[in-house]
Amino acid sequence: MLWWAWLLIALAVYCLITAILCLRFPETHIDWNQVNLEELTFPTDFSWGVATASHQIEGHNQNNWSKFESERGIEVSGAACNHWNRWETDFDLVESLGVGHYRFSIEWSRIQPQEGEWNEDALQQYSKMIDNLLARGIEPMVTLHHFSHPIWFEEKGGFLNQSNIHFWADYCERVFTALSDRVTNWCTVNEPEVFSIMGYHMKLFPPGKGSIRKTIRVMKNVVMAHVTVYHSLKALRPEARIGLAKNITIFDPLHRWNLLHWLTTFILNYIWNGAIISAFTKGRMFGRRIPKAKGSLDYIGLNYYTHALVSPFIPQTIEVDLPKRPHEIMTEFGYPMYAEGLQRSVELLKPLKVPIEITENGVADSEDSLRPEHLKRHLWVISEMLKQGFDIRSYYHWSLMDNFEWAEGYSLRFGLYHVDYETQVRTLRKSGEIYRKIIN
Ligand code: IFM
Repeated sequence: MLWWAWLLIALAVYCLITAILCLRFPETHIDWNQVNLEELTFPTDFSWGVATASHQIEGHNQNNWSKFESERGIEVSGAACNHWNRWETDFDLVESLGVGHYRFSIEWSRIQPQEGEWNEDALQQYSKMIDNLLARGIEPMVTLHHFSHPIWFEEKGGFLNQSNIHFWADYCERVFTALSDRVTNWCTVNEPEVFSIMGYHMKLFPPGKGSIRKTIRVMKNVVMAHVTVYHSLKALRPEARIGLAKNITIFDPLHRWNLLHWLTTFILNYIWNGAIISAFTKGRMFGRRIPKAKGSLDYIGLNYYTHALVSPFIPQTIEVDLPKRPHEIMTEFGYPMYAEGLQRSVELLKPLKVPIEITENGVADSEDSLRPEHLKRHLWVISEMLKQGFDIRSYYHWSLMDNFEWAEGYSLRFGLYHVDYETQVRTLRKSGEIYRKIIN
């Protein structure tokens, strides 16, 4: 055959494969001008909440993060929102939003500042906080690990060493024993993939390593840590509801006609989303068996923020804006607003066959000019999914108030309440009022 005939055949095959991929994996886009965002309907038993995390709001924690902040010369969390001393008035803020649920995390480094040293006063304070929430009719969801842990644990290698998991399990059992008579909903770990990838590949979180091998090892160990703790806590109190919060980022090829972009999409989707889902559906992740992982979730927490348009040259830093489609709105974090991806995320989690709690969703928006639209679009997508029969139980907005946004420091503001870090005055934003109205 002539060379050009071969070329034509190759081209035809390429086009066919691309066409099949485009049809099989559509990138949904909604014409938001055609959607009435003022009419949102939710079942009366749908749960509304807000979320925070210890290191981001408490202030003056001494943990792997505070150490990383000073060693790396990034913005230090310092007093943060001084929530450790202001929690009671902060709970007034939660209550005045009208939410019935509050997700927050326990700071392991406060409970066990040194190996073998337990701080009962700190545990007592968390216990008081729970009583206070319950007295207000607000149900707590407690996260046991939200990116931060004691320095002594980090020095032992943290979750890089499978043999360290028992340290974390001890702490979890201690907290659970003290609080589970009043707390039903437990979230073991927050975003295992973000924790591993940012800390062991992208060097943006502690310990700031850059190794794919270590990233995969940590991700597996964190999932194994969840599995260990799930079974030990369930043995203590079978009626507890235990899950973890999974960040789903939707990956789409930057150019849908480019097979290399599709290949990058599949690889990244497996590393970020697929591997962890497969641990719980198949009992395997990255080719290794994860014993007892199947059946170790009573619910799955979904943290959803965006989709990433990828190519083999995707930036490895958060300092630059990711690409966006022309009609999409860029958020201050440098990724686009893409509410359509919330449904795609829920669909990715469907094989887990457990109820979904939306444990985080929100936007960095210092002027509050985008948040009202962002909130309504995402709530509209949820309301449509509920009509279609998806088992989504709750929505926790990230976040109650502005806080320390990890590698990005205080520059990004995610709060329904604005925080003046000089005076510690909190002020409800317009979007906070909108959220309150929707709930009511
Ligand atoms: O602030 C973080 C949170 O700690 C984990 N999920 C994403 C949020 C916004 O980036």
